[in-house]
Amino acid sequence: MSQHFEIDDSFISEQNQKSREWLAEDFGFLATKLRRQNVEIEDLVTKAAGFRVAVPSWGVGTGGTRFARFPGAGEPRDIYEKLEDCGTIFQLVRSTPAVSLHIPWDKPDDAARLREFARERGLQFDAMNSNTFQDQPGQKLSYKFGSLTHPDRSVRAQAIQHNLECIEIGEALGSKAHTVWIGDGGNFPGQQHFRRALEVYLESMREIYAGLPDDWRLFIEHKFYEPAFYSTVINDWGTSYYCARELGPQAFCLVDLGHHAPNVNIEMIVARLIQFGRLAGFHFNDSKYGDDDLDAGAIKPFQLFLIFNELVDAELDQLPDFKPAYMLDQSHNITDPIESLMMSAVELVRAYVQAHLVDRAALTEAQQECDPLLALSILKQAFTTDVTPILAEARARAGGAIDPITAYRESGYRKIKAEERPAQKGAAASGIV
Ligand code: RM4
Ligand code: MN
Ligand code: MN
Repeated sequence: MSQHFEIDDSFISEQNQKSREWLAEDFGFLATKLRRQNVEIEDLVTKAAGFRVAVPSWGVGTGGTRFARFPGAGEPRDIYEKLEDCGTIFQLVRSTPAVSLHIPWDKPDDAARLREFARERGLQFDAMNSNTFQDQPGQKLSYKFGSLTHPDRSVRAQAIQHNLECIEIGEALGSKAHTVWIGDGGNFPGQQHFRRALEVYLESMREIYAGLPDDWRLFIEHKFYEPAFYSTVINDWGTSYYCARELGPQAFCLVDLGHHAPNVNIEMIVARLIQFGRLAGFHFNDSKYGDDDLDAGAIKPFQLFLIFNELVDAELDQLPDFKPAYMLDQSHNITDPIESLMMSAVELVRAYVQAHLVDRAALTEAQQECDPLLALSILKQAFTTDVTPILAEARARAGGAIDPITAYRESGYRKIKAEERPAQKGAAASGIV
């Protein structure tokens, strides 16, 4: 493994030399501009440097739709190669030190070895993810008609067992959370008894919850449709919240940005879950129509900013137990996944830093004075401030790249990986990732 190509840190600093001058100029200009607003730029650099978002192991492979998958050259073929790519992303952007695993896609043959491999690259393991939305080769019972809510108790038992195994693997890897997303639901009216299905879900989840170590959190991920096209058991945040309450204090509600009906006010859902003390965290992505799994910030950057506005507001209020877990969950169908993940990570830090620019005292006053126009303009002022120099400076100080995409392209990483990782015969022609 160690002979595999890795980008050299000295290469990154060489690349950075090219942009140092303009960065210093832009940074200085922005510092002066912000000072006029009584904002100290160094405080924002510190915020940018402290921001963390996890990368999903499945995100570094080329995704696909139900129509086709167009694999890219040099795709990772196993979990070790996925970690190599995650390590490269971390090296260049510095804000992504954790990786989220999906079982059984990433089931390790030797957890201790995998943990060490990750550690050598400065990586840790974020939340575990179970998979009961697919059948695996050799699997005894099928999930075609559901998993944790299947009418047949033995199918449910198999799905529960799988989740417990994920937790066990996660313990060996140093993970501290487990995410459950199920595809259970119905395609036709009458197919599923809504109330019974939810009751059975809770019954199954109680068994999983019971297997949770004391210092772990259980994340419930809702989704309003797909793969079930008529009804989904955990369809919205209300259902998710109800289940979290029923299960106990270690259960929280996860918000995947692609899992809401069109035009739903997601930032408000976020505020509600924060207020109720049950926000697990996020799967960031963007979408135009449904769960399109496009890159974070690609379609609705203002929405992303408004979500971070809620998060930063809670952070500044120092709400107890507010520790949202951030992760990207996107499907890269036509781009180099490493480039998409780097750009998305940068977009998240951007929204986070911009949200820190909101003049909250002035906003509160505008709210109090019933001045909606002023309130909006306060948000817009923060949102339209170009904080790029702050993000670049934070990366460079941490040893990352001022311009991660160009540095990555110049390194020839993908080309070299294409030689190191010849495509596997019979690799999946379509799929979720
Ligand atoms: C689902 C959901 C889950 C992810 C799978 C692959 O739509 O977003 O988080 O594990 O896709
Ligand atoms: Mn997700
Ligand atoms: Mn999804």
